[in-house]
Amino acid sequence: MTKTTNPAHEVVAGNGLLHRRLFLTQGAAVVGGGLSLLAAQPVDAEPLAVPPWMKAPGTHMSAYGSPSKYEAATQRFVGGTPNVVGSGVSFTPHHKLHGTITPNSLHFERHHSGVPDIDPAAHKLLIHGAVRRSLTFTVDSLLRYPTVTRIQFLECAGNSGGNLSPMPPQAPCGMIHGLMSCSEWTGVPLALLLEEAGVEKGNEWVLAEGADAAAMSRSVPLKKLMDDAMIALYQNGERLRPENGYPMRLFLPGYEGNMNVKWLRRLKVVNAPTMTRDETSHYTDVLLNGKALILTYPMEVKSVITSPSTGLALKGAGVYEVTGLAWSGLGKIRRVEVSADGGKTWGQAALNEPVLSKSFTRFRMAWHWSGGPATLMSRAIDETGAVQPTRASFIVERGERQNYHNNSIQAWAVAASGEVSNVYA
Ligand SMILES: Nc1nc2c(c(=O)[nH]1)N[C@H]1C(S)=C(S)[C@@H](COP(=O)(O)O)O[C@H]1N2
Ligand SMILES: [Mo]
Repeated sequence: MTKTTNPAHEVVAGNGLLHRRLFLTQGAAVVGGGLSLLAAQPVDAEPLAVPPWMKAPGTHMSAYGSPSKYEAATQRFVGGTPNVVGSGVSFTPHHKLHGTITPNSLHFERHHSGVPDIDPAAHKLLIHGAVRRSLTFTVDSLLRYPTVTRIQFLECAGNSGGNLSPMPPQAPCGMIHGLMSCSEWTGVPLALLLEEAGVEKGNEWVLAEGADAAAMSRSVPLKKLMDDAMIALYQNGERLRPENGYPMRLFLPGYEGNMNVKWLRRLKVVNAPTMTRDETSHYTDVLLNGKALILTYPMEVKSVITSPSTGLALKGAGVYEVTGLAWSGLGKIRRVEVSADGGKTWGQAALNEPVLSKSFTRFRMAWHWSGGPATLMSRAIDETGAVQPTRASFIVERGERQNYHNNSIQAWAVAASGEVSNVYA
């Protein structure tokens, strides 16, 4: 404890938002004016009792680890599509996680026809179409190429779609915004493989097809494949999980989840989009005038407060860390602002380093909650200058008839009781 600061001097926006300097420069233990950031209980100076787990050796090592049994409630929310075998989603419980990396066991899932059981020794990737020579690759042959490793998010176009319904869904943060995750992906740059095959001039599109029963396929601009795309083989240091595309998937940083074809088996170079089922019957954005946008790829600038959020009630007035995630499919996050008064005033949040392109950035904001009603919101701005829209402005522009690409601001209402609910502000 070196210096105390009067919180009155540190307030940066309405309803008790404090300057991010608190996190950046101080020990943050003492805010001043009698306000403590710490939730520890003062105790009399007496020795701690010896707990049972200190009285005998614990269990042995394990070959593959698993979380503490006390964390058994940290699970994906699994939902099916009625009457469609193998189709459904599972959501990452972001309100129970911290940092920016999603553990593989909690990465969200979206399958159109279940998870295929692929023997990697029997799986091949074919590159063909308008190329000088068609090529096939196995996992082993791909592993002989130079690799790239990047920390990047994956977000389904349908993420946060529930917030476009007429009434705000009263569900935990992860159930509303959990169709997104962030991993360290390692794989082979597509540009290397396409150069080897030799793309014939005038062919600017590539059909990507998966080896699941849906043979899910999408048309990808060649430019994106030559830019920062990879055939991902590893996820957070270990081989891809079956549900995330084992043994190989297409990874297109910043592009809507659906484009990231799992269980990738074929890339066909063509001269126009192939108008597959998945880019025509859905993954299109119906506008107010009834027309629809198709082939809308990048996931635009967005953020969400993960704590506090529905189900994470505040326990008494005092200083809290408001924290959440910000990301943009178009680059790095430049700034995140937080409001505690429903968007009337905003203060700048601290960003955890490193701030990476097309990746999750964790933001934090100190908030002195007076114990009265408050509405918390976050607004992200990316390096292109794009600003996350309000729900109202998103709807004016895009309408409510579709539920894709909703990057609008999430608002959480905090009641005097400390309970948090989802509101449209
Ligand atoms: N082959 C195949 N690829 C697929 C899908 C699929 O069902 N089959 N689902 C897509 C959708 S809609 C999304 S959002 C992402 C989800 O990836 P994940 O399950 O690894 O999170 O994969 C995409 N790639
Ligand atoms: Mo998706």
